[in-house]
Formats: sequence, structure tokens, C-alpha cells
Amino acid sequence: MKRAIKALVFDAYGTLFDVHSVVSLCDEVFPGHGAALSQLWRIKQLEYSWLRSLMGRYENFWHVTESALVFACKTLRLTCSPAQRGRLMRTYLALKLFPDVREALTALGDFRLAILSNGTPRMLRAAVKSSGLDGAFAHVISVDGVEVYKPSPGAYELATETLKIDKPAVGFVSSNSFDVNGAKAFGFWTCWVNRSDGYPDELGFMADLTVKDLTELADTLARSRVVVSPRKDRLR
Ligand code: LAC
Repeated sequence: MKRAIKALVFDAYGTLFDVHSVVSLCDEVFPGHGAALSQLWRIKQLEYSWLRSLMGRYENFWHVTESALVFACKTLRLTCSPAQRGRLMRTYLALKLFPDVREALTALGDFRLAILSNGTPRMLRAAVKSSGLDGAFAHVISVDGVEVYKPSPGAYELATETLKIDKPAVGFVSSNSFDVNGAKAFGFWTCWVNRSDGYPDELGFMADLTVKDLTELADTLARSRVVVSPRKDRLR
């Protein structure tokens, strides 16, 4: 199965880029509230993406992220000026990479690599550029092209259309369990990067592979090739 994978498609936020790298600026702007603000901001960002998809009222991920920040600040009783809001939002254009990403992507270089993310093309371009991943991906695909958020099947379909390969030949990699469930339900081979040692969502679609980070994914795929190749040789 793993041998049949032609492309690896990565989720962006939480998988490649650490959304909680905003904590230090949140803490600088609102001392003592950084972690709570970051947590609530992210939860609401995802919630609004799902709600907007259900409502049929798409707004791009930049707006969704900003609305989530406004809600999170209000809920935590933090008065956020337009200038502070702008500053916090700009962190999304330069999120930190998780430490394993760069090396793992190099090790996975035999595959066609792509991103499929809720982020807008501008947000994704900026994050890829600022983290020095320019050229690492053959495609950076934004759901903005179909105006529906993951885990809607339409979002994953955009990846197959762009890559022009069949669903089972796509290996989809995400740290977000809801995203893995959506991708698996759609028909992709899936890998859950369980960075925080959590439990998978109870949505009925288990990942084909669960790893603790991308290094483990690269190692596992490399090993599986070694195992698979001799068998193929014997069949010749
Ligand atoms: C993304 C969200 C799910 O990058 O984190 O699409």
C-alpha cells in the first residue's frame, strides 16, 4: 500500500507550522494570557471554519482567523486595539516550523510533496517563504479555490484534481485528527502526526499510520520500501 503512494500531501497549521508559536507575542501584548489566548484563538479559528462551511457562508481563512482572535480576546476580557490585532495577525505570516519538518521533508524528497490547507494562498506563500521551505513543495493548494473548509470532501477533492492522481495514491499527513478522519473518509491513505500524544477523534476513520513526528514518518516509509522491494524482486 505504502509503495503505491505517489504524493504526500501535508496539512499546514499544526502539522508543519506551529500555530502556538504565537504564544510569545500574545504574552508580550497581554502578559500572563499568552497560552490561554493562543488556545482559544486556535479552537475558535477551526470552529468558525466548520461553521462557515455548514452555513454555506465562506469567508477566507485570514478573515476567519481574525474573527476568532476578536472572539478570543473578548472572551478573555482582553481589550485588543486594531494595531495590536494587526500585530497578532501578522504572526500567522511567519509561524515557526516544528523542529522535525525541514529534515523530514528532505528525507521524503522521493515523493511529490504538496500542501493542502485551509490557509489562503497569501498566508501559505508567506509561511512557506518565511520558514525557508521555498521549493520544497510541488504544489501549495489552498481550499480558497473551492471555498469550503476541511474536512469537507470538496476540499480534499481539490488535491486530487490538482495532483491528477487517484485517491489511494495520495498519502495525506496531518496532526489534526479531524483532518485525518476527513481525508480517510474521502479515500486517501492517511498518517496522523500525533505530536501531543492525544487521542484520535471518535469520528470512525482511523489513520493508516500514526507517528509522533515527521521524522518517524520518513523512517517508516523508508523502512517499508526496503521491506517491499525484495518481495517485488522475487516476483519478477
Ligand atoms: C490547515 C488547518 C486545518 O492548515 O490547520 O488546513
